[in-house]
Amino acid sequence: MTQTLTKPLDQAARDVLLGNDRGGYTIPTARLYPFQWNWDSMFSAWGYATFDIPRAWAEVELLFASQWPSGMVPHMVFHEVDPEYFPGPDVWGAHQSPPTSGISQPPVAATLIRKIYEVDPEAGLPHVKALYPKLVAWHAWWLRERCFDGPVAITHPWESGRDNCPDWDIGMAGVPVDDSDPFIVKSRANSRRDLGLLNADQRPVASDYDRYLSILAFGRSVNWDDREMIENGPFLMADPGITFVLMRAYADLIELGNILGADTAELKAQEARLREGAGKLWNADHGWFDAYDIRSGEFANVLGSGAFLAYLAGVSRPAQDAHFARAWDKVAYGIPSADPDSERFEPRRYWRGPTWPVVNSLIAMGLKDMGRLQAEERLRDETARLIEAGGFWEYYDPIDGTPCGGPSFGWTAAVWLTWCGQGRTPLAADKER
Ligand code: 9WN
Repeated sequence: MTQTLTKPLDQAARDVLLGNDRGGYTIPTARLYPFQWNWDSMFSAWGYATFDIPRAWAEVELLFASQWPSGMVPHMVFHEVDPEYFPGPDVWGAHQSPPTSGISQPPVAATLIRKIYEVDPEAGLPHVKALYPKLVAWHAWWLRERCFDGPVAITHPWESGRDNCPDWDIGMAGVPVDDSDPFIVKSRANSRRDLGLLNADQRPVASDYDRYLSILAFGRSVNWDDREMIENGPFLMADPGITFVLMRAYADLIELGNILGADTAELKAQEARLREGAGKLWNADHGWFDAYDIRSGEFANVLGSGAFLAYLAGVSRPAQDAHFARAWDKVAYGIPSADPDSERFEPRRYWRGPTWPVVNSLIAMGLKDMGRLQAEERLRDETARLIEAGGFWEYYDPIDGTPCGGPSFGWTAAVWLTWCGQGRTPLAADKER
């Protein structure tokens, strides 16, 4: 199934964002994801910045309006009631208004806020001023509550944004499942909206879903207390993806601080701690940055797109560079979310192999800043060709380019406008108009 592109792609991309706008916040895609998701929203804001800067700032400010007193910015904000959605606010049981989830998501905000600011610095300055203390508090929360072992630890696979990638398999294996948990019973009785809308072959399997809900049950039982999640929660793994995203975000936050004339000494100290801590992710046996289970110290022993986000943080090592080239050369459209040479690679199952334009855009940002211009150009071209052929889907099969997941997807439209759609020759269909 492909979307019919009735307009030039730039306009179609704007229409996706505007069509997903629910008045101040932008949903990732209709029906499947009907709320505000943290990193999706930041990408949408970046997309708006190409044609409506006030709308971009409104998106960011609404997300940060749901920041918790601890500094955490939640991964989902339930602005509306949708009784059909599962797992909704009752399953999360976080006491916030509007209701939110109880975990966070990749902190791309400082990086993308800087990009939005750069589009129009004069208009952006008051917004940056207002957002800066919130960003500082969020970053401090990551360092305080998640970086006790060095790299960033996640308490739920959903916190990583890369839900069911093979990185989490060893941690998920240890999550106990209570078959009598009412929400697990409900989920097994076909409450999962994703399975009603999408092919089950593309979605996380039932045993993963049981475990996602078990972690939610624990979080609910401790009122999402971070210390409890860390000390006694059922899942705790170090995530290369968030570690590198946060490292890059620190550099951008420091730059925003410089723009405001703020004292950034504490931020620099935090960034240095994180940079040093990230070294623990290095799996010398394989020669790549790897997730590990914090409690057992065991490496996941699987290469994934989280490791390649190292480029975003300006980090590269020759051994991993070689794996990057190998994994990319195995597919027609980079970058696969899991190693194509792994027996766990599945080209169409959520985060276990597909390519995601949004992750590609972050990897490309790093490649460009590191001066690896040929690689950046190749990644941009491959990603643009997926969108030109199929439209704005959530993700794609990296081998044959088949569009997968949800249609009219906000962040795919956003990265077309901000990155891979730049300078494309109009398609034949576009030229006719
Ligand atoms: C859970 C919205 C989100 C993305 C995540 C992606 C997926 C949710 C889900 O969709 O996660 O947060 O229900 O699968 O994994 O990265 O933000 O697009």
